[in-house]
Amino acid sequence: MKLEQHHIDTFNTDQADAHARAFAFTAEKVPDIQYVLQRLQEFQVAIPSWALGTGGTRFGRFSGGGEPRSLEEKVEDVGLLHALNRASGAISLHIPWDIPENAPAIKALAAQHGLRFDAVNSNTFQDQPGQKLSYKFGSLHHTDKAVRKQAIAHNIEVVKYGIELGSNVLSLWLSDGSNFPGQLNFREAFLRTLESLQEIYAALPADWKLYIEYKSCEPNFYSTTIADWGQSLMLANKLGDKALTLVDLGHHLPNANIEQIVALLLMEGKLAGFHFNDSKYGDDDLTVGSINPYQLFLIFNELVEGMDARGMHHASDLGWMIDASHNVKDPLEDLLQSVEAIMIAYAQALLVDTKALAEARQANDVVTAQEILQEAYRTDVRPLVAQARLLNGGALQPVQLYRRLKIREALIKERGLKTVATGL
Ligand code: PSV
Ligand code: MN
Ligand code: MN
Repeated sequence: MKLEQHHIDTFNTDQADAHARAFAFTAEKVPDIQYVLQRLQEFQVAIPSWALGTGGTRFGRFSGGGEPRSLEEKVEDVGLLHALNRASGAISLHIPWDIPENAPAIKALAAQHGLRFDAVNSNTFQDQPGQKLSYKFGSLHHTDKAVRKQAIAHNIEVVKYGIELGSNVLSLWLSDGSNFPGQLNFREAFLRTLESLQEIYAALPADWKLYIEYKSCEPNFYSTTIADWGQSLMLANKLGDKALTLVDLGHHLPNANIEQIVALLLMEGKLAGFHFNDSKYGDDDLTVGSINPYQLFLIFNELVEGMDARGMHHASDLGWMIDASHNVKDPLEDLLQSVEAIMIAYAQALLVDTKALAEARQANDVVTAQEILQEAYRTDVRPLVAQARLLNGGALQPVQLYRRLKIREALIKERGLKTVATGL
């Protein structure tokens, strides 16, 4: 089964009356509805190539069937998502899980689906077949210079792939750290990391950026060499303008005030962008907005206000990416839900009465300030998001249409029931 525009149009026509009523109800309360729709129409979130297969845990992996067996099929899956929601117009590759052997061909295939290549991600947290030295005790922070050199060379190779694909961002996450007190000299590990990053930074083309992701713990459980935003920011500041701090929502200690971190990084011009997911206990990589949608809204509230204050373009001046993956859901349905949750949080943030909020803050009117935020958060903006999608040629209800057309069943028929996509 090939998803065609007429499938989407027929489905939308069936839903048209109910949607029009819901949209009119919400839209009449929005002072500048055209502005909100335009911003929503422009917004795109990159899909990670490693989230298209069923994720596993260290206890097991239960494949759902019909998973992409090649990079080409991964691009096709993202093309499918983008056709349904018109908000997933980019793909982010993890190398060497997904090596673009024939970059011009894969780039052309992506373009056919209206997709571009977002950040390329390096991997020095796993040993690969044929690799000379092991990352068991880390990569860029390793005590052995030869291991550091190998990890640096890998990152530079990833940049080369990225150039061929038309990307302009290297996104880097290190699992480097220690499991036991005494294992590592923190200062020396940090300085070795900085020195390695300086070599990678020097190899970046002029128009490239380096995103430095931090993570509080896992797989190391005593210390992580880039454990939090302060440590990432220190590195980014020492490296230069091209280096920025990437916020993965699942990489904080419990109850961290992520929206405050975001506000300050943005203020400093050092916020790279996001890996969106949700979590309850650790780096759970749950569907975006499934656990704490209010936090997501508060993050977007800081983003909209902070980006407007700096004259930044919402859609293009930060990196927007999902980093979530599942062992119980159909990955494509999960990704549709994640993109929807992001769009909803963004739409709610666009509804915040910023002028009234500033006045309430100035007057220390705490109750009014809270009412203003919650007024926006409690507005059902789903019809606005659906309208933006409709205007872009997408489906009013992407998950419903995906199920109605039995897309997963068709993928299983085409690719088989026992398929394992590359990834974690
Ligand atoms: C690490 O937990 C991480 O968030 C990094 O972004 C990796 O690249 C990705 O997950 C791998 O799944
Ligand atoms: Mn991540
Ligand atoms: Mn993670």
